[in-house]
Amino acid sequence: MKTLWQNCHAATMAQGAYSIIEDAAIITQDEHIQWIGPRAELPVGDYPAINDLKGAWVTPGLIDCHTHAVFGGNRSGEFEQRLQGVSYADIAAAGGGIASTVRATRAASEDELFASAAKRLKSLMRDGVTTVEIKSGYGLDLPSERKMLRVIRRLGAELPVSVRSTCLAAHALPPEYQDRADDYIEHICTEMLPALAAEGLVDAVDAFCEYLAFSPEQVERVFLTAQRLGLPVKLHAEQLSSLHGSSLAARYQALSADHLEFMTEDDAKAMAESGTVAVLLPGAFYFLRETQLPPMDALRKHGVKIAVASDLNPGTSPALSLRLMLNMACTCLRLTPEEALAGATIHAAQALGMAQTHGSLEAGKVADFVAWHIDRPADLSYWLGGDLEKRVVRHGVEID
Ligand code: DI6
Ligand code: FE
Repeated sequence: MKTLWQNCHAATMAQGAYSIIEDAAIITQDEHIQWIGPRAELPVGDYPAINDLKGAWVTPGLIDCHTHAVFGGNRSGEFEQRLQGVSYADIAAAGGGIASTVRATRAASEDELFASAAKRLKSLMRDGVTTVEIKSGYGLDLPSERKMLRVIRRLGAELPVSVRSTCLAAHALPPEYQDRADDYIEHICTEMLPALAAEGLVDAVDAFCEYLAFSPEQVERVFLTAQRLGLPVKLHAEQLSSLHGSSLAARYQALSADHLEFMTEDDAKAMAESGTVAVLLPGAFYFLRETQLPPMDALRKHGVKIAVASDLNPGTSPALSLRLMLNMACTCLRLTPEEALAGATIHAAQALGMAQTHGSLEAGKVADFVAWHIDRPADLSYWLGGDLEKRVVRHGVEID
């Protein structure tokens, strides 16, 4: 059906800027945007359905391009420990951290994981999120990674949100492989990834490149396997130390390298050349009380596209609001509100390989958008959480 949406302003986010259209009109045809422009230039025609947006600001639906939203249990106890001075690395070394979430995730049924993740996802969606990426990585054996990925697929099938699944089997060393990291990587490459990819459960492959996780050499073996399977790669890199994982990711044309607090200018250059998006995760930066800032000047100077995501996970970023992350990206990491919004729309789409169809308001793209009752687009980075009045349209249909 053809629908006209009018009496609004649009921040289209085309080309990664606000690209504002005052007094805009949007024509959707079924699930696509057919036309967008100033209302004064609206093509003459029959519009069976007309929606008055009452002066709202329309933006693309928000995209959270990095989450670990499926997991068992929670780690607020470790949060208390950390506040008493125990470090994230110490907790991990003592069998807590990711390993404790792995135990809880392995013990949970598919239905239990679905129910707890659906609640978290609904919270993100209340912020106007229409697309979300979710990683596995708390199963760390074939049946448990499969269970997580099936839950991720089911979330996309049952909730009005587009879900991309990423296999993060190389997230941490499972207890069965203690002191045998190379053997675990071999198992991922020869058994897990081929099986999970064949079952259609994987849209991209990720790994955690860090001194307390996997080395660049180990990550490279995972990347080679992904390449052989025809799957794009992403990487957790330079979060706690500098191993130049982001340059490695660039060599494999990764969709994104994420975290990046400790990246160098050469890493930024490599990412710019390969078109690898820098995904910044201010929730983890804040929650771990990090002090090393990602090198914004180098990223800007070399023209690296910057995305902002929640990293929603039980250990380092229990974040249930992407808009709060936009604020933290500005306040903690020094992004402008315009950069932050591009980071949760068009650049987030690029970090998921979806920029052809999502992330900006342009003719031909999928009609996922939010009509916000705000005064200016910067309001989206300004308010600290809360529930902003809005209407959410997904695939051309209002869902909120
Ligand atoms: N980096 C992170 O911040 C999360 N994973 C990762 O690779 C932490 C996940 C957790 O602590 O449960
Ligand atoms: Fe993460």
